[in-house]
Amino acid sequence: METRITALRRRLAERGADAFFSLDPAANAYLTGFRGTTSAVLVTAGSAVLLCDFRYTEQAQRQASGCEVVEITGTMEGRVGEWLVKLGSRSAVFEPERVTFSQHGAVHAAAPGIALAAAPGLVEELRQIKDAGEIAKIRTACQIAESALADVVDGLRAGVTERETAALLEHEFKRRGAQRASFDTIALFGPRSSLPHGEPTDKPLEQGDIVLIDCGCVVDGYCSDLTRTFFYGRIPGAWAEEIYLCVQQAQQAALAALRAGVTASGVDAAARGLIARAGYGARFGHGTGHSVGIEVHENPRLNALSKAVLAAGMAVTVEPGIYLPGQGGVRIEDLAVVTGDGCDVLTAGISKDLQVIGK
Ligand SMILES: [Mn+2]
Repeated sequence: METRITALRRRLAERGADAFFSLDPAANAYLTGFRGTTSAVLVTAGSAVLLCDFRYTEQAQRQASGCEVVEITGTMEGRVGEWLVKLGSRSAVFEPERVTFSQHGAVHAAAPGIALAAAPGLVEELRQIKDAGEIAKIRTACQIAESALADVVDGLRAGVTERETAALLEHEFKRRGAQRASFDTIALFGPRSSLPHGEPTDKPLEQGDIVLIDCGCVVDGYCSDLTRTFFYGRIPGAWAEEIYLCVQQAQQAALAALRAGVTASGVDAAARGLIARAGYGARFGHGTGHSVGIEVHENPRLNALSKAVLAAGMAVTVEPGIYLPGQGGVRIEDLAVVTGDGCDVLTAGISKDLQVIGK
């Protein structure tokens, strides 16, 4: 972990700042290894300090490395301000995406003489390139998601509800060693599959339903994200087969475009162009993918507006979809690590072929 703090110190020096502070659990986990929900991290040229309260002291002493663990009482923001003073800072920076307006005010009130400046993406940019240890954790999280999804889909029977299906998946994640789901599992049946991020309901599974499941889990602090779409009993119509095959081709085209040096917008265009040419451009209203790591949605995003150039070690999803309101939708999502000459798909263990299940 020392190297992450060293890299942050280099970035601090480049910006002419003498200190960094963070109250963000994801940034703090990245910098120190501490996985609790409440902490602060302060980094200067000579010090790295993790502040936590009584609930987390023992955990922080076990998990955090490369920093001094200090147990505090009172408000975290007040103690951050006091520690900035104690460390001799005159100009401190923070990630504006991750510090609230009220947190900023409270830190400033406790250290009125110190200039606080926004440094967008200061730690986020370090987090974009995953090291081998991080990729191993994401890979395990993908394997657990694949295996749980395959088992749950195998067991689907008419009458089971979306809500029960989502709960079963999350149970299977934990049974296989995951900490938790990386987000609330999306399980949508029939016409409800046209809701890109619909919430599971008590709708029961019926013959001819599309089954869209978007799920992921967390292993050792790292997330997976996986979507597959199936047909239960029969394909509901030619339209459904048509959009399935179109999404499958678009997803494959984006994966084929993925490698170090290409633009994120170019990968998005590879999927979007195919869907647009098939006449469904207006029915694919979200980006093609996003990065995944400590958080399930990280930068860079793979969408038309992104200015990012992809680099080896980025872990990104590729997840085009087509959604027909009132009829149904299809999304196929893989998670892949970008390499010099292509990508390594971490969710290749579960088929993307059109499948009629429950027969
Ligand atoms: Mn996703």
